[in-house]
Amino acid sequence: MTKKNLIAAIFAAAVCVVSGQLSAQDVTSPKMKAAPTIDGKLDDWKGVATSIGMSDTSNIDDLKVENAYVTWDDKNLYVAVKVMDKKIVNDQPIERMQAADAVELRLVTKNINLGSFYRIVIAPTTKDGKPTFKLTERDANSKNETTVVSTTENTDKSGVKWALVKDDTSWTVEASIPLSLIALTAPAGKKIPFVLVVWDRDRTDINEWAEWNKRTESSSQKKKIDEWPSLILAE
Ligand SMILES: [Ca+2]
Ligand SMILES: [Ca+2]
Repeated sequence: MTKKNLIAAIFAAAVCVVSGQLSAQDVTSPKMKAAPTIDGKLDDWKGVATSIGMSDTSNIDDLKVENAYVTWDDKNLYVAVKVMDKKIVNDQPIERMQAADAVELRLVTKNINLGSFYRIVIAPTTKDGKPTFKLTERDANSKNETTVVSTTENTDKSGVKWALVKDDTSWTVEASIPLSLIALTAPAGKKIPFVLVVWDRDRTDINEWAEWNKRTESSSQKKKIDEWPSLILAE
């Protein structure tokens, strides 16, 4: 390598390091001082959590994410999302409930080289006609998925608590997930690659899903998991 090329390589590496540290889509999530009340009302989040930016929905009639939060304390991870959506469509069985109106959060809490992530899906309804919470661990390569929790009850023996509130123009989810269920020990300072997606399937008379599905996401869920931005759990 010539001296000129060497200098260029060192400069490029330095730029990579800086851009890695300052990635625009990373979200810093301060620790919650008081645990939110899991009731589907998000007044206890305003001003204490950073809202996650979602992709533009201005070309979609009735889908907009008003608030999206993921935060933590020493016991739990907390998730809250308010979706403006006038028409709720989800007649999928629980195994496929993410293929219609639902909120989906993917989190890489184990060593990224293991290639697995946790997937939390909360839907305002499913084929059973009830709001449903599901937590799975998925292998990114084989796509094999192991169910950790799947419930239509608002509290579960696993320690999960969640709530879903609907009205004519919106639906809101709020959930508390014990850190031990998602292999998240010693959370302070951790950087967790993540993607938040809100799915919106507004038609069942045609197979809208096969070719196009309306959604908004915090970053591209189609990217490889080592390219996802991180949630930084700050003290
Ligand atoms: Ca609340
Ligand atoms: Ca919808």
